Amino acid sequence: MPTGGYAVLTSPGPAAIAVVRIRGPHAGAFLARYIRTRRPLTAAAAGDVRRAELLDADGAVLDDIVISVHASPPVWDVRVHLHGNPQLVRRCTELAETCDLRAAEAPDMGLWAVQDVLEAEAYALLPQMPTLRGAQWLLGQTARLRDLVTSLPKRAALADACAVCRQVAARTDIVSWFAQPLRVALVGPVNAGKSTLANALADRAASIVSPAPGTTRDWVEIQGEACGFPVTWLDTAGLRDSTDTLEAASVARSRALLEGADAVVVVLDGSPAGEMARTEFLATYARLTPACVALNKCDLGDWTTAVSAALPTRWRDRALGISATCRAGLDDLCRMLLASAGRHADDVDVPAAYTPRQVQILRAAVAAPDLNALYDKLLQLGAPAAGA
Ligand SMILES: Nc1nc2c(ncn2[C@@H]2O[C@H](COP(=O)(O)OP(=O)(O)OP(=O)(O)O)[C@@H](O)[C@H]2O)c(=O)[nH]1
Ligand SMILES: [Mg+2]
Repeated sequence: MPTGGYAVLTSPGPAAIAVVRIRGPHAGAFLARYIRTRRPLTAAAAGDVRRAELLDADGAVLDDIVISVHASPPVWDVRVHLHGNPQLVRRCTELAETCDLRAAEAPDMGLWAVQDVLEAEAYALLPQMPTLRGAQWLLGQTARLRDLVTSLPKRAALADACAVCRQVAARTDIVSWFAQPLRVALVGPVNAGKSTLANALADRAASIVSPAPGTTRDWVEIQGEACGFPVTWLDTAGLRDSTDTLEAASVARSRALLEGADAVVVVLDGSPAGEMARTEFLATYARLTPACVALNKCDLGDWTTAVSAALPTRWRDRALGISATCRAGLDDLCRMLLASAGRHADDVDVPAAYTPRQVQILRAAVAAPDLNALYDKLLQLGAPAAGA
């Protein structure tokens, strides 16, 4: 990197603080143009931490910031600690671009004095992990892949070693299960308890709940997780024919959301009071392929078996009695949902490639003529991290 680069070290999205790392000779130009400190930064030494102001191109103050210096001039390696407004972060990186600083390619080597590329790659991906389990899984993978490199060629015959490499490469989907939230639409008739269920699943009162049918008008997106996998719960307006223009528009939006969702959970009021709404709903929506059919309000009485019998045949083995208010049956619902989306919660603590580079190396290893050649290839997985 002759001019230098920048990397946003914190997760995207709003946060209290965001950190942008700026490194390389052109960092000096960035600091001179856009950072105002009381004492000039040209005399800064590694370890210095200063209050400063981030200035826009016209000199207007954008933010009160803290600058930490990690390598002094002319090498320059600094962290700009901003308030975590995504627009401020974007502007900061745009200003860096005006000084010929370029976005560092992931993995950003040398960032945390990492042991090898596997660790550097894991740290580069870490901000994209919205759940604790995802973060733990990712950090655990470095050790798993290192173990693979050391143990595999010693123990296995070439054919076995190749089979293991193929499996590890084929598991590359797991990283996206942890990084990309599954978009799950909760749909059903009005008053079935969709919003209550969305709030229970996400563990916070994000959606308005009321006994009045037609409460949810626009859809509500709630970030949550299921068995450690990130999920975006989409609470939708109850689906019914309505002459009310606003409600009809909400229903149209719910239908559109259905199309874009990765999975659908149908929520029905399983109690006798919900019978008419269920029948009407089924008359129109029996063609859906839900991941799960939640027969809600089972705290009022368990009619699950009887109500299931009246469901379309394809839905019956996905029907589950739950109570959103009592949080009963939610774990089973999550398990059924994930299984239908092909995300296997109990099957992820195994070595898995988490970058395209690793997949490429594993595929090349499979093509090796003997165990020695395979080992040589595998060594590239944990190559020493180079400087950025
Ligand atoms: N007994 C019981 N009542 C529930 C349960 N879940 C929801 N309710 C009640 O059912 C009513 C409707 O709940 P909501 O969550 O607003 O239903 P909704 O499906 O979002 O309704 P709309 O937004 O109008 O389509 C409220 O009075 C809830 O308290 C449950 O598990 N048991
Ligand atoms: Mg609602």
